[in-house]
Amino acid sequence: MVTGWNILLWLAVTLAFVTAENESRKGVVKLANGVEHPGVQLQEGETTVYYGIKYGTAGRFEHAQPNTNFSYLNNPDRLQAGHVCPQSPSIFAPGLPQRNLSMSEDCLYLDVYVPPSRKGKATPRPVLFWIYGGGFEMGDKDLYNSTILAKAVDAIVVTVNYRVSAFGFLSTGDEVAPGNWTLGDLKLALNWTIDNIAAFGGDPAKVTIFDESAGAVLTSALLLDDDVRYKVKAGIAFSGNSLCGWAMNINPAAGTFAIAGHLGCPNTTSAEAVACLRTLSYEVLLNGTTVLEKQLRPEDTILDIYYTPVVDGFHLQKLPEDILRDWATASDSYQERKVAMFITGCLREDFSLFTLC
Ligand SMILES: *[C@@H]1O[C@H](CO)[C@@H](O)[C@H](O)[C@H]1NC(C)=O
Ligand SMILES: *[C@@H]1O[C@H](CO)[C@@H](O)[C@H](O)[C@H]1NC(C)=O
Ligand SMILES: *[C@@H]1O[C@H](CO)[C@@H](O)[C@H](O)[C@H]1NC(C)=O
Ligand SMILES: *[C@@H]1O[C@H](CO)[C@@H](O)[C@H](O)[C@H]1NC(C)=O
Ligand SMILES: *[C@@H]1O[C@H](CO)[C@@H](O)[C@H](O)[C@H]1NC(C)=O
Ligand SMILES: *[C@@H]1O[C@H](CO)[C@@H](O)[C@H](O)[C@H]1NC(C)=O
Ligand SMILES: *[C@@H]1O[C@H](CO)[C@@H](O)[C@H](O)[C@H]1NC(C)=O
Ligand SMILES: CC(=O)N[C@H]1CO[C@H](CO)[C@@H](O)[C@@H]1O
Repeated sequence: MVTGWNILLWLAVTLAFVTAENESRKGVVKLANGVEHPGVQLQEGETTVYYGIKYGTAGRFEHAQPNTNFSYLNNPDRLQAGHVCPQSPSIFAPGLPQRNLSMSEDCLYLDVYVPPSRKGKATPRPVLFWIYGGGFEMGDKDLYNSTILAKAVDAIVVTVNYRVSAFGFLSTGDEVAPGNWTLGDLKLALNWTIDNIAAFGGDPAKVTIFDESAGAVLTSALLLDDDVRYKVKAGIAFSGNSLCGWAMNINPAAGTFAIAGHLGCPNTTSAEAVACLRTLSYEVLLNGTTVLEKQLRPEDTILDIYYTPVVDGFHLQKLPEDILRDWATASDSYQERKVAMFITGCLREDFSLFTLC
């Protein structure tokens, strides 16, 4: 199987290289801040893709802020789609096909897929906002080429990178490192989408979030947040939601202290532990946390997930089941609470990627 995958990957890489030489660069879009962003159209009459738009910047264990520096676009040698967030796919899911990921903590990029214009078709178009899965441990937008999807459903598709593993979720359970960094990343990307998508021909009032697995947990957590559910039209959670047993960590500080100690950092106070963890290279932090996670969750199943959303009193005010219970017993009407439409279910062939390995 491994050899088969390698050949397929080799073919994919080679084909991508060949087609990239014949791209026509057109469809420059002016973002809300005046920055002009070039699109890539592979062929006449096909979807145009705006790769690697940097929506946020974030220090380690800090909340992301909107990106205001677009000078990277002037660098002709830039990585077209931007970096992938630090992760260890080979430890989390041994046997997955190896990809050559170019990782950096500067990874808050998104891509926008704009389908070809159709004669007589009224714009603006609805928007699909994709949140990948990967057990909160791995994943990147570049796995999900949405060229065909955008054309097939005549919608704008936005795919986003968010931080994973400790970088996305490490929490001391107090104000030193509240956690939920990833929920902030996604909210920032949603804000960017709502503020900018009209320039791409999209309708900011018709944004649907969709996802898979850990992404489904993140979507359903986002829809519990007043800041999000009033401004998106719908959420579609494939193979997961925030009520799943693996969706929340109710005692994140314990693992953070264990990991700090394991990596030679002081682990008696949150402040000391976090200050020291901030000084480590991302490779050391990633390796140490991934190794230790196996010990924290000794069952060693595919779901030995340690880094997840937490109740931080901000992004998640309470446990998801408690928020839902409050809503169910509140006196205001369904209409007044403007609940976004929500569809959930399981994908029949979910996990088949792992069985192929
Ligand atoms: C580039 O693409 C166009 C169609 O979009 C095609 O006509 C042309 O032959 C291609 N050129 C090369 C060198 O492949
Ligand atoms: C903007 O980013 C570039 C790298 O792309 C960097 O060299 C420059 O110093 C940054 N400017 C500011 C004001 O931070
Ligand atoms: C991996 O990607 C980097 C930069 O994107 C490149 O320099 C390197 O040659 C690639 N390695 C392999 C084995 O493809
Ligand atoms: C994405 O898919 C389209 C359609 O199959 C293809 O032309 C394009 O090369 C793919 N893009 C990448 C980056 O692989
Ligand atoms: C998103 O925008 C809203 C205003 O619409 C603002 O209140 C919120 O703080 C923003 N969220 C982030 C993560 O920047
Ligand atoms: C602190 O780190 C040490 C050394 O790894 C470890 O033995 C101890 O259990 C850690 N303390 C906590 C509270 O995890
Ligand atoms: C990763 O951690 C393991 C166990 O702590 C250690 O044996 C290994 O040398 C580390 N690898 C790197 C690249 O740091
Ligand atoms: C940008 C952002 O989301 N900031 C908030 C993150 O959460 C903390 C509490 O955990 C708030 O204080 C920030 O305002």
